[in-house]
Amino acid sequence: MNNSSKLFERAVKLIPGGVNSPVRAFNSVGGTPVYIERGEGAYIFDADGNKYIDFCGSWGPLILGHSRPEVVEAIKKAAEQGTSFGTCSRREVEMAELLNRLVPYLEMLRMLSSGTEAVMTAIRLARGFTGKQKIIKFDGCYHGHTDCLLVSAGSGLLTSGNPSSAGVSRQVASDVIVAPYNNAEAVQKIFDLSAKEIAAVIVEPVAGNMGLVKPLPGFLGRLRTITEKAGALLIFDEVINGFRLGPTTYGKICGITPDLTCLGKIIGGGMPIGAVGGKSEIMKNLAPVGPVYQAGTLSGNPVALAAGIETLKILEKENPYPRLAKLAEQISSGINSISKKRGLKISCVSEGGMFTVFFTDRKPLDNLDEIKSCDTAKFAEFFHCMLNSGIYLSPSQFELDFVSTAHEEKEIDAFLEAFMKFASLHISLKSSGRS
Ligand code: KE4
Repeated sequence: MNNSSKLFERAVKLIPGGVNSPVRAFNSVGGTPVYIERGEGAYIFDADGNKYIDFCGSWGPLILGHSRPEVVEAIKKAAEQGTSFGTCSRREVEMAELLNRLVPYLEMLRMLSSGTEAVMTAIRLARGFTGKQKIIKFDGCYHGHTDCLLVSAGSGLLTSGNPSSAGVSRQVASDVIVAPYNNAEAVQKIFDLSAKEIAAVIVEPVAGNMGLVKPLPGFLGRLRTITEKAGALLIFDEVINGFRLGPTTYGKICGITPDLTCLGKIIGGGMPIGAVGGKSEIMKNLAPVGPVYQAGTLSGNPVALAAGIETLKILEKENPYPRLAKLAEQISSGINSISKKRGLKISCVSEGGMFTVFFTDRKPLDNLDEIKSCDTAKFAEFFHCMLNSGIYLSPSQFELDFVSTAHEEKEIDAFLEAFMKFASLHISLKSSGRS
């Protein structure tokens, strides 16, 4: 038994499923999770000394790769001065000013410790500010584990959602309506019926939690128009998108200004972080100024902010985005041409430095129903074949993979070589009728 398996055997005795976040358990791809001991640039090293090129990037935060020296230095310096004060501190002001300068429509901001907290706060704020209750979310979009968004689509478009997790009450779910992503008509229909009750629409502008699904032209603009007209808030959940596609938010890139924005991941440089920001007339409803309560022991933590500020400064200075997009595009066009040549039901979609390898030949892939055509068993085979070739991917068909500034051509070549190996193995199994 190797060291990862030994560690996992111990973990499952004391930690539910052996993990502190479910998707790490490899349940959707099978096998035992690898235990990573350290990361360096584009590489991670497991408890048995195996080396992998990392395309999961801790699910998004590590756009600068692992242990970027300047970020590590910033963390060390901050930690030497103290890890937490529970008081006001200089870096909170610096981070708020930096985010406001990079994204001027973030007129005010509140720092927290996770993306879930950011979303939870944005929803409570929307309800407190509008005095309305109902929330519209989109099927296939994930916004963290706050009760009010662990809701799946109801039986009909206009019916309330159902809890998607045990422990979420029906009452909570009854305040959420789930619409198909990329379907503004559906949203309009919901507003035609219940405009007076809807506090907000929350959306991942570029969806990542069903795999990469891009907004169709006009979709986000229609959400802006519909919500504006009805006096509901538009919330962009940019926990993944924020600073992933440019040194700013996707809202700024696409020219659509939401009322509230949720951030996380990249803005913490790999440390625990979240932020909610937007129009000051809305944000001023947050305690201690306004009636909407929100708090956190480690909110605005100096060490996390030091990592985040350094990360954002590097991104602004280096502007690595065109190169990240080019590398991810090399992966997607490589996969698509190999799959086309060999008649494989595989397609790869990329946007900026993000990509997903979909195991379906269905086109288009614009919403969850279409994504559900993916063959998750084939994805699992692919995942393990790539892992055995030293490529670490996000262990789920319905997630994103990422390229970081530490990835170079040789890592992209290694990815495509491993994919070629998988493709030929896949074909020989298919021809022997064993796949
Ligand atoms: P956290 O609470 O995990 O920091 O953020 C929640 C969240 C909010 N919004 C979006 C769009 C998100 O993608 C997330 C969390 N993303 C998942 C992976 N897609 C984190 C990985 C995990 O759950 O372990």
